[in-house]
Amino acid sequence: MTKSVFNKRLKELFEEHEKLIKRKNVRIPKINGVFYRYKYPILTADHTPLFWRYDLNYETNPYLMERMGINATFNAGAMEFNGKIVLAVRVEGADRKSFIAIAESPDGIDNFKFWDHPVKMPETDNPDINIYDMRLVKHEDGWIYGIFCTERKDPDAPQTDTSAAVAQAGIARTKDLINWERLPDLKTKSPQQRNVVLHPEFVNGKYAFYTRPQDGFITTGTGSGIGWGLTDSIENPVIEEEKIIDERVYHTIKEVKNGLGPAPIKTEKGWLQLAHGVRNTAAGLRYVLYLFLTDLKDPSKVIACPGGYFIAPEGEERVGDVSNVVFSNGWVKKDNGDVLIYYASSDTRMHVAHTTVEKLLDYVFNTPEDGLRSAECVKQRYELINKNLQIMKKLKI
Ligand code: M1P
Repeated sequence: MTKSVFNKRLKELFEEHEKLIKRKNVRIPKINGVFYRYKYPILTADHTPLFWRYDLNYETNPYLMERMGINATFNAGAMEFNGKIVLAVRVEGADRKSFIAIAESPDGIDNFKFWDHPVKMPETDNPDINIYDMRLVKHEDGWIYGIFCTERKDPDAPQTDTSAAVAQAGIARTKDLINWERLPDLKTKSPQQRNVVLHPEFVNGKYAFYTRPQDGFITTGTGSGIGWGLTDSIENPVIEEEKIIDERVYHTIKEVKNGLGPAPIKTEKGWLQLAHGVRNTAAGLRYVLYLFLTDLKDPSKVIACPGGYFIAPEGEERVGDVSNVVFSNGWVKKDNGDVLIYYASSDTRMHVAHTTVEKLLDYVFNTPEDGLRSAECVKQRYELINKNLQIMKKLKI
């Protein structure tokens, strides 16, 4: 490639990239009454800055090769920060290593742009091999916490096993999302922890965590759901007693496993909780999102749990590196009651859905609980049908 062709192509690359980032998102008019989806993913691997991927110097990259590819942008924590919506995105390089990078948008719907540099997360004495799925939590102690999964090779695995891993909860705090102070990993009695979330307020004067104890890296074993535990100190975070507050249940959307998503949203009626549930199918695991509500004074007490899923993968969302997955670890409640839900599809890209606190509360209180048996579910359906038939008669529909 001559230098002038190189420069022309470079200009085109930057123009295409700018166009992608500035693309207006479009609300999909299909109404289920609970939330709206948007037409375009808000972040894809192509949204990452070109200068993270290409060597822009003609002398060292005369073919304008993408030297360090990005594979995916997904599972992002979210918060409002300096009047913008910021996401702490899991960015996965072509080398399969994930890191966290901040992207911001003026309205949280489109125009998401990555900050120039990814987060330089300090390590502990036991270096992380992979870090991902950060939950951003504005805690009442004044810090912004990033709780994320830190994954390391299982030291007890036989030499020949090069995939056995141990997942634990990494904790770091910041005031500016640039400079992070790494704290010790959370200690619990479980051999594996993922999807750990810090509750935004003190509970009985202690830091409170939602956990997800597991026996294996992938398999739950005796770990039976979303857990809860308290610790006196965040600088030495130890949970002595962990109780399960939302169990996985046979023949439901959370039969195989579940895990909390973002930190809960505080409402007048309780803490709104968003989680993912996993079931098995002949085509592999299927991840969907569900909601429940916990008590304002005791956030570990479930007070409403609608049956079934709230968001399931649809259309292109069903396809990606790990297909048939929706996963969320970030949402933002705005002052006007709007809620922006950030969810990833198939471990590949990020999307946004729009709803309100009012709608979510209506949904959690008025959606019947899982009947757990076909006969019971048919009974629930009959109640709805019979009420509706009367209305339709009156309205002459
Ligand atoms: O591949 C789907 C998700 O799998 C894991 O979630 P869980 O621990 O609940 O199985 C996580 O690794 C997550 O990052 C991933 O999106």
